[in-house]
Amino acid sequence: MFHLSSRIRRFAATFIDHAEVVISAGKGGRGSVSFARAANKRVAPPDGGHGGNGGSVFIEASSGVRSLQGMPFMLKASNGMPGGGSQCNGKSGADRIVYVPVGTIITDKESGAVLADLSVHGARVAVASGGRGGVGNAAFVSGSSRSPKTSTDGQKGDQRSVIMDLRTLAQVGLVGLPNAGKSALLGALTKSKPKVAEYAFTTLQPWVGFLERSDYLDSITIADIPGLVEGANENRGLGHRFLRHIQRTECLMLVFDATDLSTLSETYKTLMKELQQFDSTLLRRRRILVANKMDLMSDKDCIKAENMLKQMDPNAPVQVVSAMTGTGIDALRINIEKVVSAAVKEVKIADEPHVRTGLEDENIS
Ligand SMILES: Nc1nc2c(ncn2[C@@H]2O[C@H](COP(=O)(O)OP(=O)(O)OP(=O)(O)O)[C@@H](O)[C@H]2O)c(=O)[nH]1
Ligand SMILES: [Mg+2]
Repeated sequence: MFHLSSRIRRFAATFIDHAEVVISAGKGGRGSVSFARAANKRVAPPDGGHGGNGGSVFIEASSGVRSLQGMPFMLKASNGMPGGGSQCNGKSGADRIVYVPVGTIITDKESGAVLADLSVHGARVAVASGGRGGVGNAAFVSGSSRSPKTSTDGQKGDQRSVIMDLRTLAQVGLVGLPNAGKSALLGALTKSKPKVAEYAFTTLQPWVGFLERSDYLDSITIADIPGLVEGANENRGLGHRFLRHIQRTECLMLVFDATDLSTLSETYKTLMKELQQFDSTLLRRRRILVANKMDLMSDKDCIKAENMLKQMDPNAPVQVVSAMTGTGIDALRINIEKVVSAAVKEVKIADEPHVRTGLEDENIS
């Protein structure tokens, strides 16, 4: 049984992937009522300028941001300045841009509508637009009113509450019991250097590495998450909470510590059960099974492990590797490329939920 101290739980809880924020755009500035001082004219001509527009609030995805930690409870853009005499228009309020990790989904709290899925670096959504500035009295001059004393106030800016939910974007998700060697495997496949140690729950926050494709045209993203344990749905271990970070993957890589063959079948059942309890659609995801730590096993046991895993999951490629020595890693890389390419071909654009990149869907001018 894996022991989990409250200190570890507390640390894992510092990874913030959910935030609720009240957003207020700036109010428009008031239009001015002003008259030009003109000694040679009987009626002073009105010269009140317009108020400035209020600032808008934008949310933008940045690959430099890892979590939603530090997200303020309230985000406000500046108000527009009032207009002045001599037809001076007020200054517009500054926009407010807040940066979130790539993979953050923005939902309107009241309606539940998804406003944006910020899935690429630089994708931006306007969540509240600033109020228009008021009209100064110079604009109210007409044949019947040569000296209007009228101006209008600026409009209020939009106000709404939004929910920000981070769902890490990666093509492959590593799933396994604590200590199976998931992080060591990520380190062997990519240039990433996740923490690897002999105690359970070394990984306490999601971590993404980039596997270079053999054609060097692109890379495949692989997400490492904290280990799963039996009963995670009852909040054992770190619970199910990190499984949301493999929900958007195309393929799951199930990693086994294969040094004890007698546990393989039980481990497979546990992993599948926990995945199913969290989100049954995860079971339909393509899978690769990896028997790790072959450097500690005899050749005979390596073959046995491979055959056992093949029997358990006949449709999934099985690879025996050593993340420590690198044996089998090249073959695994080829398998990952094949499975990811096949999965990508299957995805129809229409199936992609809520993929938006910016302002195009917003009715904000
Ligand atoms: N001999 C050997 N040891 C390995 C291999 N892969 C990982 N290990 C060791 O197994 C232990 C656990 O490795 P991690 O990569 O931290 O395991 P993990 O699955 O990420 O564990 P959690 O983050 O706790 O879920 C470490 O002591 C590693 O050095 C391997 O191929 N061979
Ligand atoms: Mg780890």
